[in-house]
Amino acid sequence: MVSAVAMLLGFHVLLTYTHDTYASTFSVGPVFSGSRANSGWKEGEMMVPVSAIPRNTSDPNRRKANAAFVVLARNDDLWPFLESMKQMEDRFNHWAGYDYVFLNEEPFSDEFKKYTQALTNTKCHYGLIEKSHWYQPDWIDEDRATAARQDMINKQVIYGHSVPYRNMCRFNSGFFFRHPLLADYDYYWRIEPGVKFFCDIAYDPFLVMQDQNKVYGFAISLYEYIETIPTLWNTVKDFIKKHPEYIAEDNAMAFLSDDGGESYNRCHFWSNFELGDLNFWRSDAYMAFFEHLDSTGGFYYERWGDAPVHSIGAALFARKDQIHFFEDIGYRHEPFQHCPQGAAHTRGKCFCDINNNFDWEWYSCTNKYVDMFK
Ligand SMILES: Nc1nc2c(ncn2[C@@H]2O[C@H](COP(=O)(O)OP(=O)(O)OP(=O)(O)O)[C@@H](O)[C@H]2O)c(=O)[nH]1
Ligand SMILES: [Mg+2]
Repeated sequence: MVSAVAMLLGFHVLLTYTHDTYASTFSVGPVFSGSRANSGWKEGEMMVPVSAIPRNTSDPNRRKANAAFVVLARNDDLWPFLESMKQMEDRFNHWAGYDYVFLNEEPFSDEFKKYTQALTNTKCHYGLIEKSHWYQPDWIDEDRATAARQDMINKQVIYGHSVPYRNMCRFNSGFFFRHPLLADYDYYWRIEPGVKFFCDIAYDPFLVMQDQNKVYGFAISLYEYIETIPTLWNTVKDFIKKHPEYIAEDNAMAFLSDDGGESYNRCHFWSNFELGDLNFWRSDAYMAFFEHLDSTGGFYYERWGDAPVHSIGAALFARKDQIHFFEDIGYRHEPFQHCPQGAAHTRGKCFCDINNNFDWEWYSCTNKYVDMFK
């Protein structure tokens, strides 16, 4: 392993001095071939496999992953979404050239299609969500669901009143990756309206996922409101008992639980930013997990979010080193931001306030993630 890293570094130095294009496009920081798990943790040092760094970003035959951006949106989300999309294009996709897949439970308007497609040279696909994948199922006891929503309104839980929000969380948890428009893709990057991407991205994060066998990538992590998930962990524990064969060795349980799985510490990756392996969500393990959760009605009797559901799935069914912290991707979704630190900030030409970084705030869980690799 050590000699492989040394060889790659040597190769890089050689290329930097002998190959103009390589030197000018290589600006992403240290190059490693191993996983973070083997290498400890150093803030500001990215783990970018050399294979994810293009020699020439304008080469049409540049190696790409089989991937797309995924955007769940309403027609009303158009203008705030264009802010996100424009930044993604400017920072990354103008050279990377990945397609977009837009999903909605209602048909997208001509206006939505016109202004989104106009922002990119790549192809935008617009899909309708099947009713059974979106709306509250008939078997949900509506009296019980109404009472649960009222209880959350009384407790002032954010989106506690909302059925559409619950539909959205359930769809993102268990259905988006089954949409026919995503069937031929392997990886996705989720983008929401009104987010910010602060820094230039000089390598291909999809290739990091693919080449390093990652299944999940995040930028921000934090604690979930317990009022939204009172019975989620017991439901997860039932699943683990029923299907111990699905639990990965060397998993990330330590991110989720401070007592070996007895209780949930409420840590989750903030899923408004996520890169993921679609085939991981489509696996027997995750599909069985989602069916198990869904059958309890918890998406409607409580307000289970796709963020804890995805995070628990990734943490239990993958190895911990298959979860990747995209530390050099500056990102904001109100009210929190991840701002790359140290040399990564200047290297990425980031515009975020370097002192405004959520990573090590008391409400962040990123310390629990990095502690797993110490
Ligand atoms: N088609 C559709 N998309 C939705 C609906 N509700 C939310 N979305 C999308 O689902 C994603 C998550 O919704 P948000 O409202 O951003 O949820 P959130 O991030 O928890 O809350 P905010 O802090 O308000 O951003 C976004 O991409 C929304 O555009 C809906 O009813 N229909
Ligand atoms: Mg949002």
